[in-house]
Amino acid sequence: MFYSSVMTAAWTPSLFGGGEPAPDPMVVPRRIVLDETSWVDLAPAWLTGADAWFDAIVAEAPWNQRRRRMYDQDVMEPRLTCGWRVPEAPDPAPAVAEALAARYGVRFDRVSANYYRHGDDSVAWHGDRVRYTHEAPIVAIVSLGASRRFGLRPVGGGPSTRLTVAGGDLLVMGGRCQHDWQHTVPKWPGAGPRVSVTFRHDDPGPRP
Ligand SMILES: O=C(O)CCC(=O)C(=O)O
Repeated sequence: MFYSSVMTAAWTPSLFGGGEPAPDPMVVPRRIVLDETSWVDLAPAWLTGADAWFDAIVAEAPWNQRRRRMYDQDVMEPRLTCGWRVPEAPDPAPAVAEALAARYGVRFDRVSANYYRHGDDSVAWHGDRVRYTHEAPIVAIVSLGASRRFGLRPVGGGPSTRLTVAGGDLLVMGGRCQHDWQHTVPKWPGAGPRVSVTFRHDDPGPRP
C-alpha cells in the first residue's frame, strides 16, 4: 500500500471550525514547487467555519454516486459527488470563488463537491479533465470534515509527494500539475467523513 499511516480516530469537529464559513484573509498559502512548471499551494485553516459548511453540504447537497468505466466494467465510484455553476452553488461557495479569483487571477466558474463517507471512499490517481482544454489550469480544493492524505506523483515516474489535508485547509494545484502530475485521495482505514469542494475555471488562465 502507498501509505503506511493508519488513522483510527473518527472525525470530531475542530476547535476552529465553528462560526460562519468564510476565507480568512490573514492566511497565506505556502507554495510547494513540484518541478519547473508545476506547483501546489497549501494553506492550513484557510477557511473559518469549516464545520458548519461540512454539516450543511452533507445534509443538503444533491449527492450522486457516479459510474466509471474500468477494465471493461462499469463500477460505482467509491465516493459521492455533485456540482454547480458558481452563481447557483450554495453559500459560501460564491464568496470562496471570489476570494480565490482575487488571489489566483482567474474567474472560477464551476464548483464540484466530493463526499468521502468513510476511509474506504477514495479517488484513484488521475489528472483532471480540465487539462484537455487548459495549458495551466488552477484547481482549488477546500477540505471540510476529517483529515485525509493527498498524494501527488509525476506522470513519468519519480518520487511522490504526500500531504495531509484537514477541515478548513485550502490546497491549490497550478502550472502544468494536471498534465505532468497525477493526484489521489487514497483509502485510509478508520478515517472519518470528509467533503472536498473543488473550484475550476473555464477561462484559459495564467501561463505556467
Ligand atoms: O477530494 C480531493 O481532495 C480531490 C478530488 C479530485 O481529485 C477530483 O475530484 O478530481
